[in-house]
Amino acid sequence: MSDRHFDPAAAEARWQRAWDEAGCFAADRHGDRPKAYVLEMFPYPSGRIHMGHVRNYTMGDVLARYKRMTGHAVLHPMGWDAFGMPAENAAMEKGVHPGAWTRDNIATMRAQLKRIGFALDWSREFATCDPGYYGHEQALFLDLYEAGLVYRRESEVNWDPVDRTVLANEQVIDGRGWRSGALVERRKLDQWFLKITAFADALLDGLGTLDTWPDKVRLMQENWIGRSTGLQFRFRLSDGGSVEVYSTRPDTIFGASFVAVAPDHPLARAAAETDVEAAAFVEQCRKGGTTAAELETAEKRGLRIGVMAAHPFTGAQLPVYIANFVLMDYGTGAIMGVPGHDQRDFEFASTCGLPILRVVAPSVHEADAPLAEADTADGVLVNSDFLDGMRVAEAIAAVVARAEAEGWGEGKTVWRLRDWGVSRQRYWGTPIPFIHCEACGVVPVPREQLPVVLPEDVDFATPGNPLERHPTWKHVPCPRCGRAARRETDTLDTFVDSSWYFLRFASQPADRPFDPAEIARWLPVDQYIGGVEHAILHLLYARFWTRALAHVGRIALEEPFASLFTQGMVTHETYSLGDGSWLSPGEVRRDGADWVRIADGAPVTAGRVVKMSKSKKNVVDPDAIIDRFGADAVRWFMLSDSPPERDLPWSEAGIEGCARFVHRLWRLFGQRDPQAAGVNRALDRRVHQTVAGVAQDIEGLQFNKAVAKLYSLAGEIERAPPSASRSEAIRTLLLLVSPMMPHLAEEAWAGIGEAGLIAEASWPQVDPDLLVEDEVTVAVQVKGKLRDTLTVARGTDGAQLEALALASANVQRAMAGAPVRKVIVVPDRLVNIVT
Ligand code: ANZ
Ligand code: ZN
Repeated sequence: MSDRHFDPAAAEARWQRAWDEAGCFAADRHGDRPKAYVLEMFPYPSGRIHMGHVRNYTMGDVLARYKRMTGHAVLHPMGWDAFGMPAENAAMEKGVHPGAWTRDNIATMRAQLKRIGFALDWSREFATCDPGYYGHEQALFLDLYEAGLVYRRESEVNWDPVDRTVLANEQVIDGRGWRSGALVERRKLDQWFLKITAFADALLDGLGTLDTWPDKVRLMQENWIGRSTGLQFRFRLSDGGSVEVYSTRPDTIFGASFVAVAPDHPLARAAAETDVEAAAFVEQCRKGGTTAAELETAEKRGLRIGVMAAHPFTGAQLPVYIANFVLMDYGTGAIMGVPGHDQRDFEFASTCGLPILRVVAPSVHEADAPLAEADTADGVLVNSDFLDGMRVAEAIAAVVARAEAEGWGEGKTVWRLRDWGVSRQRYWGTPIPFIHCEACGVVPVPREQLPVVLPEDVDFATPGNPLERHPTWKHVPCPRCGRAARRETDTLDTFVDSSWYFLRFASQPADRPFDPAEIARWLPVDQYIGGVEHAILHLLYARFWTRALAHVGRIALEEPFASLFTQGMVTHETYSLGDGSWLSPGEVRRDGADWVRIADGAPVTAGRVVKMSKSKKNVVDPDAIIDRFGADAVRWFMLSDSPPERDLPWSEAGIEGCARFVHRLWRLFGQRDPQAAGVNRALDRRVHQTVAGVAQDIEGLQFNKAVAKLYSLAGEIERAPPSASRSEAIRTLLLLVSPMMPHLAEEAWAGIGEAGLIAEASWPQVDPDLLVEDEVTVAVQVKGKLRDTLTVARGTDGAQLEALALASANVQRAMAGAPVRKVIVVPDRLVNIVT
């Protein structure tokens, strides 16, 4: 076979067909084996596969193929996260139907994935926009509704008055609608919510069981859930009312110098009704952003209102402000301001000339140490009456106890996590299965009427939600009283679709969302792989849905993803012209040390290496690369060099090197000579060590290390003279590279006359005896000092070691003729001679 050249294009198509025909990757093929569920986050069908996908899916593919070789039944499925805004944007811009646009993209991307040779069970493929999927989602939504985990409430949305549509936060740019450019208004709308907060504790505590998740992801989830404990307590107001605040640092209460409420707080609203200045201030605050991050950085501003608040211990009269840095939807929407120990309060007090008092100090002797900024460190209480001398934790407990005893406050746990608003006023999503009746209120769609299917005939020429203005779709009789009623026209947030797709992959009955027995067989996902951009929302929502479905008795599972891996991005240099416009890698070439545009020689600046993105044009199209180098070279490149959790810089030299290695291996495989005789123990040992090492690297997802070991073994085999060992080594190397370069491996496997597909072959067995080196180095000491070393066969016995040590010239010199009193021997390690 060595005289034949390896032709990736022909080999790839041939073996992909062979795998298909043999049904190698069907998950139900090996019912009796232990299971392995390997899943990469399913893609949004945006148009084409990009290098980020290729990297993600190659990692999962190597693991899936390896698991199959090690005797597992493997579930490695693929599907499409197919609902969402881009399809509607395409409809508005190009006049194509969102469904047609999505299906076209899926067809393109499926073909692209197939070209890369991923070992996927395509029989389980589905798209979330299939009524056969989202209909079951509607049924699950009704389950949660019946369990009290779904509710409606009025909440604020971004409203584009020109496009007459609700905008997602990302669609509001500098306060204006991203398409219309109109100033965005805040409107109150009735919206659907999922009660994720009912699972806040469980979701937080559950993180403790996910010990193979990256720490950073667990920390992000922990912060997002944000459990905090403190005191909720009341200040009496000078007008006879009261205001309730929440503080995690009630120990600092003697340092309070003001009270502040959010612009949306009832006190602020009341003030705005009677006071034009307050009304203007509240209005101004509404224009600014409302996210915690925006408030953190915005200038702290406030307006004093007429009432005063009485300090619960001293009775001191504190001024009350409306302040832009207090959030309405956290705690009680009001705070006690302690400038000495809270940085926001410090900045605010500095601009308003309010007292800044120290009440916590490193020691009791530093009660008057000046404060250049808020001191948030632990310490002891000072200037604080009965708390003086206590440590912070002790003082917190003391204040909580007093407040509870005296009845003006109580210890409380608050959460940053909010219920999940799932209503979207859009067409291309799962219809929320409810009907509004004037007489009966909100009525669930009867289950036998599911799925509620999206109408096909929609127009995108006029702005707003196409479901809302569809002539007939929303007009239905009330399921309860039969009178004319109106279908819910909101659709579900697409994060709902991705919150249970991994359950549907395990089984796809027509009449139910899934078969619980198959869930029990396949779940949890053993290895989930995806981008860190999903570290918070997607993973939290999926964890919540899993728990919620367990709560309603659909499944018996708490955590869906036993192991998580977040891979780095594929990056590329950027190229720009003097005017700042971007050029793609194909439009530029090197000219000595400089870069120029190919078309006209215009000077080009090569810029930072950043994530490949269309906007910066620094993308490399997988298809074009496969055309030039073949799929195996691309797969190999995706695994080489960079640790998988880090960014991978794309380089032309890198992919060329990979392609050369593919052909180098091909030549090496061609040199296998089954007739060659003779044993090469050293090579045997290297082979077995590599088999064990690569297995460990793949299981630990350290693909770059596996790749390095394979490079090195290939070199070693190339240099070894012909022998039976070398022939066997070549065969083993073929098995080891097969998860990474499956097409080359199949071609060579057939070439050396092996029967069957390498995709169905077993991972080579390791001979443990060959893992250990034959020779050991033994230290020789005289009275504890190292004088010589011996290289001997492992297991050399004590008497022999002692004789060898005493014969050493170095040892004899060190002993200088003194008699031997004792010899201590630790076999394989050490000989110590005591004189
Ligand atoms: C007094 C105090 C003194 C505070 C001090 C902190 C340090 P976490 O840990 O995130 O839960 N706070 C409470 N409600 C707020 C709201 N709606 N908007 C803005 N800030 C709010 O934060 C709790 C602390 O954030 C609370 O404890 C309160 O300030 C502030 F040395 O009370 B603290
Ligand atoms: Zn009715």
